Amino acid sequence: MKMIKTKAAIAWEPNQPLSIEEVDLMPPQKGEVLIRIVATGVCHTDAYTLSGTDPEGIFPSILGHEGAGIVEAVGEGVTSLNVGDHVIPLYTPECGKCKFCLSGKTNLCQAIRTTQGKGLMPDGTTRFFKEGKPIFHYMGTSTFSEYTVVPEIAVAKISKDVPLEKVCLLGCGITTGMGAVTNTAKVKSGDSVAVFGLGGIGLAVIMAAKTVGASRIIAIDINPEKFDLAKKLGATDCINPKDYDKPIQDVIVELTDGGVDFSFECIGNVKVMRSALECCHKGWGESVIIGVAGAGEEIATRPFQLVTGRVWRGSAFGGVKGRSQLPLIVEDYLKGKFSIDDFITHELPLEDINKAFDLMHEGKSIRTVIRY
Ligand code: NAD
Ligand code: DAO
Ligand code: ZN
Ligand code: ZN
Repeated sequence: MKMIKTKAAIAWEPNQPLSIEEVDLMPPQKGEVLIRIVATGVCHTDAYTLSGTDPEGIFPSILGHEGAGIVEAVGEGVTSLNVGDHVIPLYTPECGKCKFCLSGKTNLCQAIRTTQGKGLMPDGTTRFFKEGKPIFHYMGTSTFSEYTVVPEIAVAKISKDVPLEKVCLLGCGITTGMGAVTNTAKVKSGDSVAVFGLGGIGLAVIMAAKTVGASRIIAIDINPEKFDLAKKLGATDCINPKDYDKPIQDVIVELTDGGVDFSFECIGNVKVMRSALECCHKGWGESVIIGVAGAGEEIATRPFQLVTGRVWRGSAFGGVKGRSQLPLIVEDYLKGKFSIDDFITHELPLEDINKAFDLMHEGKSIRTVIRY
């Protein structure tokens, strides 16, 4: 196979609009596959990296990590995927062999961590080029390109019966929120929950909390336009911190007779992370950090909050092992166990991808799906 041309949105430098250009894409090498991306969501993490505050942000690069597509070609030695397979690229791979995969304790496979964090394929080179100069990969996925090359261990093979322009959102946002509830926190029927930040992640937390039978789901956001959808997905109370002149954790503790069983931070704001911990019930309340904070930022609380039984933990990709577990989540979607449509507020062609970032920053979208 020869080099191909692909249309891609290039992030040439931080804080600049993406530039839609044709770039060269090398064929998949040993252990890699070529995927035609059919659709991709735009997640806040793409905006975070584009803003320049991501310590792993590398430029020029092709962002995007919430995609779905079809395998177009496979490299030497690829055995688990074939041309025509429907797939979701994984920014959290699953090799099944590393210490982390074998631990049974985490989804954070480390097999290709070093090169992925440097915007490279596992052999230490890139597949994207512009006029002979390398363009870096992003999170091992680079779904803001019509064609992308991804390591075999970073690809989940899914049912051919689901629309790719919907299940692309399972490549990050919806899976992350749902998994944080079911895998990380293990919320049970009757538990009370507080959710800080009502974007794609927070709303997926609410949807999953409702599904497992949470008794009370308190949704918190400074943008009240998010409240209608939060209620539709299961929120019992919607709170805007701007409406109160005391810390929001005090408001929630009063509302819930001592605090919630579980809270989730879905913003990436270290001050809100403190509120999320401190609104948890003394003795047993657990707070899960999902939001990604800016480089160098630190969380703080009084240690006595932990001494008295509150627990702080975190969740990446909802604790989901992509190759073995994501296909089962896709099956659940096929069975009608949860909604994706509610999350898709806008659809745009790649040419308009910068508008997707504007809509996110203006608080007008939950997810924009880019269709190729
Ligand atoms: P989003 O921008 O769509 O939503 C964020 C929401 O937070 C918005 O509704 C906004 O109004 C609200 N908000 C902002 N400041 C607030 C404040 N001070 N108090 C209350 N609400 C506030 O973002 P998203 O795509 O849902 O992503 C949310 C976070 O999750 C981001 O930090 C993203 O990087 C992170 N993320 C983490 C993982 C993971 O695996 N851990 C995966 C995906 C995304
Ligand atoms: O294994 O050290 C590691 C890094 C794993 C990356 C997990 C990323 C989760 C948070 C980033 C948000 C993704 C959209
Ligand atoms: Zn994401
Ligand atoms: Zn592994």
